[in-house]
Amino acid sequence: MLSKFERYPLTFGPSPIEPLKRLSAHLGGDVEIWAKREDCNSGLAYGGNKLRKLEYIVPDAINSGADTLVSIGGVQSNHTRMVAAVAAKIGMKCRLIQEAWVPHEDAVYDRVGNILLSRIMGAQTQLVDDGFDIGIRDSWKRALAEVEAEGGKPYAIPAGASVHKYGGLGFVGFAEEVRAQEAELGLRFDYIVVCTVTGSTHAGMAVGFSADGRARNVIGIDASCTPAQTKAQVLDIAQKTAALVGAGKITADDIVLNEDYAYPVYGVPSKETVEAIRLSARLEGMITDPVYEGKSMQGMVDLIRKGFFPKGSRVLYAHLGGAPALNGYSYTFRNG
Ligand code: 5PA
Repeated sequence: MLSKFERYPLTFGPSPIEPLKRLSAHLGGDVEIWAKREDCNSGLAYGGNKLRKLEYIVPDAINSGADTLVSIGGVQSNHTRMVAAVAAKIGMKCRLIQEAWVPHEDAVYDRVGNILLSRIMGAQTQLVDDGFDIGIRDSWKRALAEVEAEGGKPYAIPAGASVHKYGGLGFVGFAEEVRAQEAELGLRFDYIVVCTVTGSTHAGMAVGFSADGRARNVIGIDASCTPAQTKAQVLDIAQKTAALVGAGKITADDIVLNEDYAYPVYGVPSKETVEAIRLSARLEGMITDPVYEGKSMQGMVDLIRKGFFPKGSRVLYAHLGGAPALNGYSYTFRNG
């Protein structure tokens, strides 16, 4: 579906798929859990899901003649860290708006983890006191105008690279990659669990897996805590991406978004999220974060315990990255 689109490689190649045997056994053994490790997909600043999206966006940025990538996220955004890494790699400048998306008070929250890495990679980071919203933001538009006013040529990458015209392509590729890996492994995954916030990861997967009838087997676990807006954005991106790649139509029923695990609010882990982070760390040595993957891990574990997946199902947990943000939550884990 993607051969007509230009791709700038930023990842090592197909990300590994591995069985999570101890976690599966711990949860009763009726469901086989596997993980696709997008969290170790690249040598660029610890990798993660944004690189797959950016692989299809970078050619457009380069062709536009831009000299500065401009993007936006929360203070501990993984996405902005990835944009900083990509800017360094392709020799562009980088300006990042870091909004106050998370009501989390930690003495070093704006000094460690993702924002620290972005600064080391030479990005200009600007802290802005606006709250969480996955939509288009004035602060980001102002940053684009400022780059222009200073004589630069900005290239606009929206939050999570999601509402960009090519934002959904990367995860169409994820589905194609999974199909090839399934053929090699001689098995098929019945469900794919994914954390959903700005939407293009889930949207790309829905389009990619619609090719073999599995769009509705992509189980999005909302971590935005604004699920209506997130679901509408996933559907919109999926429909536009489907049209772009020439896939069949995507309808609202094709987008499955579970709203039960995003509480209490975006970026703040519940007690159950923290337990899920400890569980996968202690059984598998697999690190998830309090903002995204810990919530999708919590959702998957709880759905397995509730019998949501039929006995004998194979579930693929898409591990999308995000561990650097843990540094901003060290107090939560001060006793392990
Ligand atoms: C993010 C997003 P989508 O935004 O494509 O729905 O992906 C959700 C997601 N897991 C899942 C991890 C580790 C993520 O970083 N992160 C955002 C960021 O600014 O980092 C876009 C919100």
